[in-house]
Amino acid sequence: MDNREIAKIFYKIGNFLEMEGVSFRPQAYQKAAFVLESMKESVADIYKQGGLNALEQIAGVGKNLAERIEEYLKTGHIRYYEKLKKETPIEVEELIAVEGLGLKKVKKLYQELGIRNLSDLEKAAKKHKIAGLAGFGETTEKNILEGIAFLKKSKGRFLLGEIFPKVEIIKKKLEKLEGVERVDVAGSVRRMKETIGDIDFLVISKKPKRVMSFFASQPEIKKIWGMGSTKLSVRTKEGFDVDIRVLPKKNYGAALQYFTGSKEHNIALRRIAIEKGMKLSEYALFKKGKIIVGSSEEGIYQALGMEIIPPELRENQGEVEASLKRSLPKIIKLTDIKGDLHVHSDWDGGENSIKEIALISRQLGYEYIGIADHTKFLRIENGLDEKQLTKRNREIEKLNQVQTGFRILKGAEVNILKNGSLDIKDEALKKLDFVIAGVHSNFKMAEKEMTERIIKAMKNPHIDIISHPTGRILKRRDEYEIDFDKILRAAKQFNVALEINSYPERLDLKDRNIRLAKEAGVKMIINTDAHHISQLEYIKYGIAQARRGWAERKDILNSLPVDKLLSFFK
Ligand code: DGT
Ligand code: CA
Ligand code: CA
Repeated sequence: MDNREIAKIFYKIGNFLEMEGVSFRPQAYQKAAFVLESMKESVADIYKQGGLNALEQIAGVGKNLAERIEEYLKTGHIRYYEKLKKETPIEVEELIAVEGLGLKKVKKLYQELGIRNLSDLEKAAKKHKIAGLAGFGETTEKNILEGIAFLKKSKGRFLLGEIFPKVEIIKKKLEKLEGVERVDVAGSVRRMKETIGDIDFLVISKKPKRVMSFFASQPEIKKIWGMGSTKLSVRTKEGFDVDIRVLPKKNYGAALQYFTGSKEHNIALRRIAIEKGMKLSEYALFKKGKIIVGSSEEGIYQALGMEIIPPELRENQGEVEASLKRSLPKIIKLTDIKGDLHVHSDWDGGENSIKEIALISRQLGYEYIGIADHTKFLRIENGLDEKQLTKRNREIEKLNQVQTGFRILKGAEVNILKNGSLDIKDEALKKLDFVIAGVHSNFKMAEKEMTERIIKAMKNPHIDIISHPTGRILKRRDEYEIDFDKILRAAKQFNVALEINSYPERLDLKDRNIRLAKEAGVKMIINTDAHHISQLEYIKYGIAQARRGWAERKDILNSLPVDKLLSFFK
């Protein structure tokens, strides 16, 4: 827990310093924050074992930052941060969450209009005070209001990628408790929805009071919403809510079914029960007042004449009917994936060398890994030009010579410019094993232009994959306006795969679009877009999204062995 807390403060310090126009130091804080967040060992343990010296051994942490970490571990805060915050009392993170607002603009808004937080910002924009500022204008003001409206829509929901690691920690804690027989997460987390309202746990135990009071007394708990005889609801310090229900074994299957949801799925299921002269509740499936099944979730589906339905499909989108007809899809699994084709290396500003990436990928059980560094246009990410790309290719070829049974593929993620052309020459693309193209600029275009822009890129014979095809950023901005049917038709015609990007903020394609792509016979590929080896684990979120979109192994290109994959790209 400390790692994340310290990382958060370091990011905030980095933001303050960057806003002040300080050079170099903001990056040092951001880099250290990133390392802290992604490492497995806890800094508290490192400090306990080796003191200040050991902290300094952490990548990106020098003497100065080590002392700040020490201060936090000893006192629970960092004075330097408190001082910066006092000097510039702005809710920076809240404000830069608004699409289109960067640190420079936030500073200017504070200096010129005294805007400190989101509510100040909204008021000022509504009174048209912002359009007149130098460097802002009517469009920016309008975009700010749109950005705020979008933020409000997703308020109170968390990204699955934020919540999932915490769920695993809580689950382990509960499992260790005396008298606890079984723990499951239910609700939207079990269905692997891309955003989560609250976390729902179910526990089998004969001692509900003990389980609940143990959990309620954990230091991470900030507030107790309510504690009944079998149910506890809390808010954690990190701001999310957890419901825990403790049940006897005999009702557990029915409860797991009910609390997994979705609500719509449950309603459909209850209707099936009624048609068959039964009654389904969170306690059991009954017939003529007698319990038929209570302890087994699978048993409930079976007694209703159904196959058990994977949680990711339980949204009442046809899965109930398919299950009754025994025609549920055999959806893709993590173990079907043979490689990840969207990984950024240190060549374009990613954190790890190609060698390190390859090593970890082998450990993950992959047969290949695709390095897809950015090209020229993305200067902030150190995009590569033709010459640098050639050099990087040589490094990959050398690495491939010394290993067997594993292949590093030469790729790139090129930019689709405003007019649909690419930011790098075809001759450079010809030398690659695969090419991804993506939109990284000019998001606000009319539907027709945006659709034509992407299709023009698809027509380039070197392009194999379109990355994050609809451009949404969860909790931040909507998809760009595109005619998705047209994109699907073009993908099919030009033999281009659409990416399912596993990054927790993206998950793009989303479930509904995945299903449309599958129905149109368009191939997809599940990639992570990792900029650090720890992010290769994001693949589980992409898989979950693919499963929610009913995708099967045959729909997903990176379930293929390398030779078949490359022949698709040819
Ligand atoms: P969330 O928390 O907003 O991300 O979404 P869920 O699906 O986790 O919803 P939550 O936590 O309110 O409730 C957990 C499950 O309990 C839900 O998926 C289905 C079941 N449930 C809750 N309320 C109702 C209801 O009114 N009717 C039915 N049939 N099921 C319900
Ligand atoms: Ca929930
Ligand atoms: Ca709940």
